[in-house]
Amino acid sequence: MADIKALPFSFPLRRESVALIVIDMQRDFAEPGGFGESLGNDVSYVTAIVSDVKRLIEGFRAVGLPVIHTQECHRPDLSDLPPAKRNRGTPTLRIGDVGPMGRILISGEPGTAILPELAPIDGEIVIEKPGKGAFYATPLGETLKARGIEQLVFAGVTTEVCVQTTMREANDRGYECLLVEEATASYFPEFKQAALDMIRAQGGIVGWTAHLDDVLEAID
Ligand code: C5J
Repeated sequence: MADIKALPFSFPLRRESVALIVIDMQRDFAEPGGFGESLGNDVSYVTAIVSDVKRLIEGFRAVGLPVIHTQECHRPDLSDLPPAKRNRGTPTLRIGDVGPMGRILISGEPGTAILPELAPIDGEIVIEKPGKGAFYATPLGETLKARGIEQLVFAGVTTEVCVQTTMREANDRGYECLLVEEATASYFPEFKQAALDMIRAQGGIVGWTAHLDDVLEAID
């Protein structure tokens, strides 16, 4: 285990306190008929990263490092869905409506599930989150503290929404955060690029970015 080649400078990897966190790799964001497409997005940007996210997850599993998964979703009675979130935009399907993969972004529905290729295995933590950030209204903070995790390697979607929000929340809480470029996607390539640039600007004001092969080599 070595430092990870990263930007704006090497990431000081510590094996005993690092975890991978995979943000919202759900059918609702990746498959036709889901929430992402209902907002007018081209979901092929998300499907394009699945094989790289899988390589990253398998790399962490192979060396016994923890993998955490998040899912953006709400309770079936919508009690954790503010009207301001449900009514946002002009989607063809709103959160809670019935779509081709069940109720959109509702806990336990088929469309809310993590993509089968990336599904959590026994012992991996899964955090259901009602917000864009994974710390808001979830047990993530206590879970990380209980396991002594202080460094988070990020993957998932979408780069400038749930990934960046969670990274910023984590950064403010004192975690060292690194985003893997090939393992994150936006429906807007220019937003992905802007998010990467923002994160590592000003001496890594929100964290680090690195390439997949450099992460896999360092953890091996
Ligand atoms: C969005 C997410 N984009 N996981 N969710 O609504 O980024």
